[in-house]
Amino acid sequence: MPELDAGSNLILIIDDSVDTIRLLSSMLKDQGKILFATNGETGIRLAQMQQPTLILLDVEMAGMNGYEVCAALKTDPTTQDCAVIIVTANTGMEHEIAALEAGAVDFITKPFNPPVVRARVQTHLRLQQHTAMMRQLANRDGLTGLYNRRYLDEVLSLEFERHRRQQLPLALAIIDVDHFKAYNDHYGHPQGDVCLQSVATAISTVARRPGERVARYGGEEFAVILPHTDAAGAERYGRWLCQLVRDLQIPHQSSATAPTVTISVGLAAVVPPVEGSAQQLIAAADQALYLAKTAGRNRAIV
Ligand code: GH3
Ligand code: MG
Ligand code: MG
Ligand code: MG
Ligand code: MG
Repeated sequence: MPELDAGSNLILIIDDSVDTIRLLSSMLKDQGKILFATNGETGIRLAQMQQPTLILLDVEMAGMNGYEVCAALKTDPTTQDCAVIIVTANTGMEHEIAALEAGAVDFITKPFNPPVVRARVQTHLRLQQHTAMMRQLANRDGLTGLYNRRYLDEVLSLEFERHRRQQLPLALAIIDVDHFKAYNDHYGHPQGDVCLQSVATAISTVARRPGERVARYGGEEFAVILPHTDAAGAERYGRWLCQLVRDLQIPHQSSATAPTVTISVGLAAVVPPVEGSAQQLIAAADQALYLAKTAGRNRAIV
């Protein structure tokens, strides 16, 4: 395991007592960067924007109380991975149970014992870093560093639901390297890996819009989720990707299509009224990819 790094930790303290914030900050300042908020509503907004590693959360506050804040953080996909420790003057089993039921990982009572607080925070920061590392391993493809198929399928289902709720267009691109078996046969498998890495880098450097996600979908296949994109936008994107890969000018002497590496792209878009399912979107993009292949490769079809 790589050395854990306090520099990347972000600790958010939500407490209506400025004295408590000051005290906790001075105790924890060498364990990460400290942010604070003096009420729950501001704390939630800050958590959504900054995605802290750990949140120390007071219970008794004006407006939302700590249990309500915790429950809200745990149901929001942008904040649900932040670990929450409830810090409260309320002692007693029923409070501890309420905290755990709201999704907190730990419960610390005031007045606090500084070494105990520091030790517990340290434990949860370590757990958070290990979880982040596991998530990285579970969601990424080893060769290219792109997301893997499992992750893409998961995100696509969520994005499909979100776009259906909001009635916004959503597109998917499936990309397949042309004559890649011949590439391997000619240049060797290790060089084939290098080629896939180059194509992966090219695709991911242009995926810059919020929510656009690129995955390695299979051996020499990639997929890109294109939020808020209709069929015309998808077609432009597909043509652009084909050009981008041609511009890499990776020699491919045994290709029947061109002397350099090319891709075929199949795209599908759902537009309002958004209906069907993520699986149907994948099937439609796959079908378009098949058409791009049979129409001569090195092209994008919606
Ligand atoms: P088409 O234009 O119809 O897509 O033809 P193709 O040769 O690209 O398609 P085919 O499915 O016949 O071959 C895909 C090849 O991709 C075969 C497989 O060995 C290769 N491949 C899959 N994964 C990897 C990988 O990780 N590294 C390398 N070097 N090759 C891979
Ligand atoms: Mg309070
Ligand atoms: Mg293929
Ligand atoms: Mg194939
Ligand atoms: Mg291929």
